[in-house]
Amino acid sequence: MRDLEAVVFDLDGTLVDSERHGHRVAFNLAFSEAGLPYVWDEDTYGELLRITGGQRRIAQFLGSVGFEPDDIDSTAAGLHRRKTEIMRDLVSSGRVEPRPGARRLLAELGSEGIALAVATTGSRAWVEDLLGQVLGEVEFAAVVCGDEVPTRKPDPAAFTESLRRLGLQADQAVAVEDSGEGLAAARGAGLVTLVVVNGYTADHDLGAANLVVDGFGEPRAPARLMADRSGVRWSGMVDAALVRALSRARLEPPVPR
Ligand code: XBP
Ligand code: MG
Repeated sequence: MRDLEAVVFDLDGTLVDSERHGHRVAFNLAFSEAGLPYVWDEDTYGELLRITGGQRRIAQFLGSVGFEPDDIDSTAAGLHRRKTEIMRDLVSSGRVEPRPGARRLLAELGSEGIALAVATTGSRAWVEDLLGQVLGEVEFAAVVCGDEVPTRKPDPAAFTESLRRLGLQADQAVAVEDSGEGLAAARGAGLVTLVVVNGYTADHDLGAANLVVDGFGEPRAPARLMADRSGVRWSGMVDAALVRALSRARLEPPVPR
């Protein structure tokens, strides 16, 4: 491992708590506007989240409920376009918040000269609005969206494209993800990976992660260590020192939670 030069963050579920009360609401409003009888409740959505990419998620769902096969692709595309417009409205109305500690970590990494990047499956149409609205004070050196790479996570394309835009090799960066699909993508790109689980991803298979915690932590609200293959000293908070230590740690065999 060379010196840590960058941290590449996933967006949905990692830097922002955007799925349960953001994307899910946008999907349901798009279904309702189209006169379709579908409502994704919170549990159903948690299962559907394993399908990365909103348009693919809609298409696979339509297929699963017996929708006319010849109409699925065009219907999914139209619904996803409207969902994306609704998501932009939800973002501008302040519906999406950063996860606790995310702003603190980004500021700390930035102040130490570590480049910040985003590698998301989400669509650029709302990603730019969200970053500007919710994390406007943060300077991201690269933002790679799902609609800019040939294949979405768990394919590593978004992370390898982030490294290309940063001009870095995998051993000069650390990835931060929330899900099994994102972890597979980051590890597929050869990145040391920290997973910060959320309510939807705590039961995912995260055995390939270097470290798994349940949040970034705050000085008076420590996060919990879930699994560790790095042997780093855990203080209850993800800070620049921890990310640096993680980047240098050898990978140990998986330790059961
Ligand atoms: C999570 C996703 C995205 C969002 C919905 O992305 O899989 O599909 O759920 O956004 P991330 P779109 O990699 O940031 O966790 O509808 O634009 O796909
Ligand atoms: Mg995610």
